Amino acid sequence: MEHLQNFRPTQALINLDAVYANVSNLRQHLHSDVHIMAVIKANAYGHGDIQVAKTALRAGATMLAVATPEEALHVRKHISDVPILILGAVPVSFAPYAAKYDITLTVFSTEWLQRIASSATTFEKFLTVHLKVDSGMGRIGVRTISELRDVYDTATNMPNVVVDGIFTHFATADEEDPTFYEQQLQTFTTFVQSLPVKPRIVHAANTAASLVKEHVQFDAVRFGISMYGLAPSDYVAEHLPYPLQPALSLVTELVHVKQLHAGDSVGYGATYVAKEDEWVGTLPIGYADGMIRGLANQEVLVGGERAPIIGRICMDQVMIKLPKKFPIGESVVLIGKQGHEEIFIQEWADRLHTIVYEVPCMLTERIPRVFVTEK
Ligand code: PMH
Repeated sequence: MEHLQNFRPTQALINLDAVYANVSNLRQHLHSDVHIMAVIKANAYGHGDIQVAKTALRAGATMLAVATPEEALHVRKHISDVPILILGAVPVSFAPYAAKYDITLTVFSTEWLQRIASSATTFEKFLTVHLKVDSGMGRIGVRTISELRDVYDTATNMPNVVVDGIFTHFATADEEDPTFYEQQLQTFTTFVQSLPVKPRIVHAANTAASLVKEHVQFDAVRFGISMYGLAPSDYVAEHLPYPLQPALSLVTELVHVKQLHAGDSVGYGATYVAKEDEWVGTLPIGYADGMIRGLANQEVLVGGERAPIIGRICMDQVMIKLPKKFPIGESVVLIGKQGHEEIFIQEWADRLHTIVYEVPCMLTERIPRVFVTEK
């Protein structure tokens, strides 16, 4: 069948120039010999992994990080010759493919290494690994120096395995109180110093640490949320070394406009009842797109003004109260700018009592990502 797509006007516009600016500003901010690892897991936090990765690489990133084998293979299909690190634990069955496709794995268990030992002798290429230290996040990683030495010695004694890096992850780098962060940094530094040879790439910083902490850059930083123009926390937002440019907008169009009279109701449960004559529009987006029902009471932009959602959000549609009559096809912005008004992802996150990370990840595959760039 011919390529027929995007009839529905609901789209996530991804401004790749914003991604470029966010990464190249970080490039200026960091010491020149520090690598930028662009974190593009979960389809680049819902923004589109391949396009974001290519843009980040043009802007100065030299490495990519994902969460799963599937994500790594997808990226490798489109991008060769750039290191890709899988940040999560992977099953031993993936190890031969990691070697074959030049994908770097996170390793933190001697047992895991022993389980790949027999197949490692048949790997077509070296398997590159980064060792993971759990310095306080409590997620994955070795927790003692003797565990680290065990994993390190086992890996370095395996013929086809190369220990290329070591890293940790901060739990509180985006908070004002530095106590726990400093403890983690101290622990990690001690662990790294315990190794007989420093691996080539030592890395610890996420966005928050990259932007607001000094002396934590090591050999690379892992840059996620602010590549997309979002601050990891209010504290970081207030201490940014350069302004961030949000990359994602969510847009649609009015597909139906009608006048209600006093007493007419809207939506499942007939929860909204018009008090007077009012104009109501229908938008082709709903909870199956990730616009979940917790966003009732959120506003959208139409004609450069805010208009509230009314009634319950349906699976594929949602109704809004219009300030006046608008034609069908009038453009509506759910996230982003229209005229002098702007709705930030933070506003959705606040409404949902969550963090900005969750919002773009929540937008389902039914919403096409449309890439915009002037460069
Ligand atoms: N490194 C690791 C190991 C991560 O898990 C993440 C984000 C990053 C770097 C990038 O962090 P940033 O986006 O704050 O820059 N991981 C997650 C997570 O697991 N849940 O929320 C963010």
